Amino acid sequence: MALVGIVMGSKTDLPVMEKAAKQLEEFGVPYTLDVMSAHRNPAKVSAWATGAADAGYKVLIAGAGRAAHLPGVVAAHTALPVIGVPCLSDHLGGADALYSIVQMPPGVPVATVGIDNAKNAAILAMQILATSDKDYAAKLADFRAEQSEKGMEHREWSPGEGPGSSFGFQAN
Ligand code: RP5
Repeated sequence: MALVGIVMGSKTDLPVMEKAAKQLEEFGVPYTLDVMSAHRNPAKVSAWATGAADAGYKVLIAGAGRAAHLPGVVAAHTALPVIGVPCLSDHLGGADALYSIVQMPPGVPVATVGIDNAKNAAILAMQILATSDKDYAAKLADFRAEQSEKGMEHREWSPGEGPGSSFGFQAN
């Protein structure tokens, strides 16, 4: 049974939203991926979001661009946590989608990640799942440990030199 439901407003959002799918696959989290638009298929969005909890989903991820009302409309139909991904369009540098998603009026929140940052949406979904699942919590801990090692691989300066040294940073 899928635990995370990923939806996007258009097929054109797929290159961004598939990054969430890929990350969930790496975590071994079952998910579904679908296209539904809040303005082109409002009935489909309403039915999907209304039935999401009964369908077994624990977290929903919704990505959209421009006047990106999909995450907010999904959130309006469910008490499940909804993570919004603002997708970059060819206008306004993605600020249109970012503001549309992050500026939900008080009462119906959408947890918002950065523009095109679907990977973070998947990681946040994993963190939510990990609060009640020890296996996912362990996988998340591994992921964090790996990430921390990767960060240190980029270090090519000596202790006391390089980025941050003037602020007292000491590389180990
Ligand atoms: C939004 O409008 C979609 O999420 C997409 O980001 C944007 C453009 O959609 P298309 O015209 O490319 O289908 O609804």
